[in-house]
Amino acid sequence: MHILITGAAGDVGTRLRRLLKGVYPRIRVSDIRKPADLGVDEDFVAADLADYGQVEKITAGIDGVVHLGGYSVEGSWETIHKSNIVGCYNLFEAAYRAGVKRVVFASSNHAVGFYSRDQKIGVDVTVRPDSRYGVSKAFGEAVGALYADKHGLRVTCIRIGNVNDKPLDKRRLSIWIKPEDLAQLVRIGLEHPDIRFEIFYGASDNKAAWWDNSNAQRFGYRPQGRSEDFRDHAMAEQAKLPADAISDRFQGGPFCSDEYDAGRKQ
Ligand code: 15L
Repeated sequence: MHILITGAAGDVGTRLRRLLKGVYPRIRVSDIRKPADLGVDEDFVAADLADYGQVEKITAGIDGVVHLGGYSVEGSWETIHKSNIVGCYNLFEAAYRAGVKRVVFASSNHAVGFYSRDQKIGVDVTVRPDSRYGVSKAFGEAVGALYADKHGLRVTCIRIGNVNDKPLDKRRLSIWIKPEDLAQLVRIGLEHPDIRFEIFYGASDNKAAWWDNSNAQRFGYRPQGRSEDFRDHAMAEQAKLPADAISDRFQGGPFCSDEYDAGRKQ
């Protein structure tokens, strides 16, 4: 299986390159810029995802794509549109035309960030994006569904929480994912014979979880990380943060309070 990883120079891309190296002997890595830690044995091809011709080049001859490329936080509409809307569409279209069989799309918790923290949600809820970034992730999931249903691509969307060595604050106790657990979900997306179009939550085995991840479990996901093991660290970090009523109310945290003015209009 020849794999392409887009967004390979980013933090998640860098971690996944290391974790998937021994698993897939043929990995092409791509990003707009060369990864700082690029190994001599790595096959790197630079590409701007907003340029369809460049995306055609990186998808040629590929069996499975791990699509991490794009802008990974909130940004101006111009930035989000170019990187995450045009870029994501180009990726699915070029992958389909190139005969790629599977795409694993890095969606985000911010596609559903405006669900309240006292709700437990599954993968079948209506999207409630908390930002232009979150809208772009909901768009990516929709494009993935289109290419799966219309063209038979096998698509897995992972609504990633926060990938890190440990949870960074109270919110992350609910959404943290250990890098190895994310690699496990990516492998399910690339290999499981029954994948057609699926959405998983990218979270470890977190006691404080807001998400019902039984769909991932159905495909054999057995997370090893437990955010509770780092509760003291996360709460100590939380104590350093300023109070923010909107952020604390919704799952998307600061992505919800950023530019928030709904209260003033009620
Ligand atoms: C994301 O989707 C971002 O890519 C990441 O940088 C974090 O902000 C994460 O969400 C989060 O919610 O913590």
